[in-house]
Amino acid sequence: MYEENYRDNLQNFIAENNFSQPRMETKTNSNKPIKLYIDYISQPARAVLALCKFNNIPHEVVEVRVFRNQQKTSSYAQINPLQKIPALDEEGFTLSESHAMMRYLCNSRNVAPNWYPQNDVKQRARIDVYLDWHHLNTRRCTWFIVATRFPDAPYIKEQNMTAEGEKKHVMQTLKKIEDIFLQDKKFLCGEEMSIADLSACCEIIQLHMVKFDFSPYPKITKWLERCFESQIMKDVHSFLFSVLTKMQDSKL
Ligand SMILES: N[C@@H](CCC(=O)N[C@@H](CS)C(=O)NCC(=O)O)C(=O)O
Repeated sequence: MYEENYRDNLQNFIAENNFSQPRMETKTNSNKPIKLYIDYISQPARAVLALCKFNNIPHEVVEVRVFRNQQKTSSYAQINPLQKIPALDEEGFTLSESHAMMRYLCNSRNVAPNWYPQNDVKQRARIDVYLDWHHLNTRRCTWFIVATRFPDAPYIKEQNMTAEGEKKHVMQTLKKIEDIFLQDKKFLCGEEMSIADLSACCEIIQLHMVKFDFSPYPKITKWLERCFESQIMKDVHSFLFSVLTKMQDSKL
């Protein structure tokens, strides 16, 4: 009796949950543009924008200016409660965190497999390793830049950060990228560019803002050149490059 009940319950449970059907990840059929809330000075924002451009994902750019604190408004908090840039809005489905956005776009659209493959879980996991590692490592390039350019910024003071201290982290990070990720490959996770490269190169290129000396990092130098070969990367970075040119002209 107990066994029969158990079997019936189990069968009902399986029928109700439709376990006999393979669980498919749904690709969107919508051609409606997603809204991307970005600032061209923001590294993670440029990475998401570049992925959209490389894969012809229809998108509309909404500029939210960090230096004007526009990410702090209550209307923006409705879109990204974390109040950071970038944010994505797909017909009311909103996302924060650039890596989550890039993974979502690759999972929900027919994106070329080099970016974040659908059918190769091991390659996807390799890309995930870099993406997770990025936040506490490569991302610190930003703090080095801020500590160098704006040493009196409240966060820099609160955290007792110094340009020299942050530079040490950046140097350790670049060395690890060369020795552990790049090794002798063309890109961080293989022979083709992935979302790991997008996230990393958008961050590392910004080091030019502090005239960082890349000469001790020949592999990073070559890899950056490879990442920036495409016109898409140049277009996405045109604002940053114009800032760099202005800085050079005014000898900042
Ligand atoms: N982990 C986040 C980082 C986002 C982030 O820190 N964005 C910066 C701009 S690059 C920002 O919004 N800063 C403004 C603030 O913190 O108020 C991501 O990858 O999206």
